[in-house]
Amino acid sequence: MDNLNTTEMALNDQLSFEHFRNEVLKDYKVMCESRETSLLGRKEVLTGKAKFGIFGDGKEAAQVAMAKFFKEGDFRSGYYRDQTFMFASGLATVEQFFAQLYADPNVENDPFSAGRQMNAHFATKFVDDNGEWLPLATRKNVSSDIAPTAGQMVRGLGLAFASKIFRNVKEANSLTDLSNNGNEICFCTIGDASTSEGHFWETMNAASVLQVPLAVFVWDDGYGISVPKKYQTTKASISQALSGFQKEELTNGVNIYKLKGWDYAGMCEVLDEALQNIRETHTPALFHVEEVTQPQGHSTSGSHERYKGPERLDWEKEWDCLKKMKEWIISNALSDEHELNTIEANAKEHVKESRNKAWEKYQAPILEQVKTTVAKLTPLQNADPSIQAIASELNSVREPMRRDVMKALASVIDITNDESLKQYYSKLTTDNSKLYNSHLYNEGPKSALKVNEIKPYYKDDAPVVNGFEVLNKYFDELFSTNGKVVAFGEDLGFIGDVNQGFSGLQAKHGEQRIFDTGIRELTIMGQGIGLALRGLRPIAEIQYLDYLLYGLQPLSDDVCTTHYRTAGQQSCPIIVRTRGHRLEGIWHSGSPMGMIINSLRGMYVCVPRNMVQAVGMYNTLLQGNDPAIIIECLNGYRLKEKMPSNLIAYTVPLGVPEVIKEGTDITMVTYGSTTRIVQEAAATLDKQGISCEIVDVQTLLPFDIHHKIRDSLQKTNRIVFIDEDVPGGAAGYMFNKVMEEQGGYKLLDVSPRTITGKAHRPAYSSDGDYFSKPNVEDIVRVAKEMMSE
Ligand SMILES: Cc1ncc(C[n+]2csc(CCOP(=O)(O)OP(=O)(O)O)c2C)c(N)n1
Repeated sequence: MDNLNTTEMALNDQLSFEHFRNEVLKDYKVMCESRETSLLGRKEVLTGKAKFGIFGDGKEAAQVAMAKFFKEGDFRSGYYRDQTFMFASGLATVEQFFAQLYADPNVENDPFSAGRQMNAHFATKFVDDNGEWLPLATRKNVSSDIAPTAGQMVRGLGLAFASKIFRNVKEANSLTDLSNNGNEICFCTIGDASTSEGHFWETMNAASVLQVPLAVFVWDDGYGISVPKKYQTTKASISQALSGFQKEELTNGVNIYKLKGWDYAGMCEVLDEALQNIRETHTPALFHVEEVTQPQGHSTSGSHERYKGPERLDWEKEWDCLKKMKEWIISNALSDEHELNTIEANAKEHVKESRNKAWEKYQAPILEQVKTTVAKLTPLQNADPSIQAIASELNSVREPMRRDVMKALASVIDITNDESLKQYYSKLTTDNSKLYNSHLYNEGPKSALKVNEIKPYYKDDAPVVNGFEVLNKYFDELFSTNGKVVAFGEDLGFIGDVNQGFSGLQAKHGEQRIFDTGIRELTIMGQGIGLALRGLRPIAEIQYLDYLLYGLQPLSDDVCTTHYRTAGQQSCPIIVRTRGHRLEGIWHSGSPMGMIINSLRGMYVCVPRNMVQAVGMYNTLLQGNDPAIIIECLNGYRLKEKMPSNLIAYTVPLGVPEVIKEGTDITMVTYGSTTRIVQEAAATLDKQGISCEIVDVQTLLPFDIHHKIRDSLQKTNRIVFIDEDVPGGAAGYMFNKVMEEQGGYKLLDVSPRTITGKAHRPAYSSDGDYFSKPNVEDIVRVAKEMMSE
């Protein structure tokens, strides 16, 4: 400064004033465009062009302020109110917003979800078309939104936690494409009412204990749909309720800030310093943004006049953040009424144009299909008088959808059986299937199903060891060779898990890579999700399968839908490790496999019978991008197994059952711990002249993709499905797969059976187990019945 003369200083002041003024006006423009988007979006729903709308009106000032500090490398884990933030960050256009509102399935038009998600559920691309991670450290990143309120919290924790790993683990720190020394922040947004969810509290506690760069913004507009916050939150204030979390000198904790949702300048000032502090110190923060309005109410599903009194409605008008922003700009002489009016008018025009473009693009391929269909129907009109009516009805639909075309085609095919129509119908079916049914799992080179099988190899003098020792040696080799892997869970770090799979490995590989967590299954899953989304390979442990229920929601709602709901643009290759099936008592013997396979479509479900097999599954999964759960056998850790010498290399192909005993009379299909019961029963039956073939399915999702069980059934013509789940659980699922999908019913000589656990939870101790789960004698009896039927 010393060298500058007065004129230069004045010029500099003028320049920085101009810069500031431009920034403010740019933000005002984004706010106006966002508000117009909300207003017009609602109309699109009310006039029937879109089915449902939810908008960010009232949150504009807070979100342009927040976006100012969202940098390359940062992440957002938010919810459906954040359109202004997306516009201000340059991650969404108004046109794209409308494309999603219309459910345009073209990913070029709706780049967030290819029409699969309701509007305002945003995402950016994390992986390329080959499943390779994009350089997220140089991009602004948005993890795909989900609708279950507060579901974003646990993911947000994990995304922030990943920065800690990138900063502290040298193997991860070198992955500079994925992180810049862990300097990123995860911006997490949530509505005030959703802070009532356990997810919120568990996340805040975990973030506070872990000290991760998580910035939580609570948009407090006073209501959760219609329910006011006095029924939601202690003292009707989330910042007050959380005050015990406040970080103090030499403690962990969270920094808590209160902001006003209409006070643009005030918010910018606080956020500037607070966010820099998070970046540098990894101390999480909560921004309680109060006095936020919701001018159009919760969504298009109802009107807020039903639950807000006239006083509140008047207050919302008076304290609308756009109004306040305009007043502030004028009172600070940054602009005048005329210029701001012009910005508002231009915003209106821009939004209308964007809406029109989005609609035209959405309709164009459908109109083309209508045209083609009508042209194909015209020459067939003589065949039946109703065909003309079908064609003209299709032609007259003002806003046609793909289903209108399919329905018209199907009706005419029913009448005419016309070959060319059938071909066209079949082509459209394939096209539509790509649009709506693809990407449940990875389909490209990173599909776990494309991993080649490598068999375990044993030296002649291979030692026979306990099952847990196989895992222990494997994990040691894995952590020595794969710098992206981290493992964590309750008691997993210091003592090396309750069954010693990780025994001694924390000391060797470091407590940043192998570590204990609090007892909080939900956020353990969240940590795994965040790490996986950011390109690491987490093994997140649920101590016992029975406690998976606590962590099931994020797996079912978030992990299983990630790849699908982003049309392949994000992958979440978390491996959930747990142990289950028979051991002792009601909560340490569960085998709720039906619950798992039905709630976890989108994950692979591996059910190894021993630890050698489990290792092969870990190896397979680590080569792909698909999420999975591996359920080790609780009673398998002390089972004697031969130690393979290619531990880090061999793979178990997913969806390929293994015939572990050949036989000719009955096919017994099973998995996991029950396999040993079945083996014992088969040995008894052998002695009685009944030859059983035992098929271990190895994975329930996917299930027997080459129909090997059918091959077995072809030989035996008798089949029984045996597991420890409740009646009609996973045994029922296997039954259905083999009978219906594989056409197994055609090969039966006697009626097929299932042998399962009882409907109640397993009782404690050996007798409890015997009378609650399938036992050898049950299986022998059923097999004999089948032979004499
Ligand atoms: C787990 C779950 N329960 C209920 C709902 C239905 N729901 C959607 S939004 C909402 C209210 C959320 O209010 P708040 O968190 O204050 O956010 P706002 O919509 O006001 O921004 C409810 C109950 C849901 N989506 N997810």
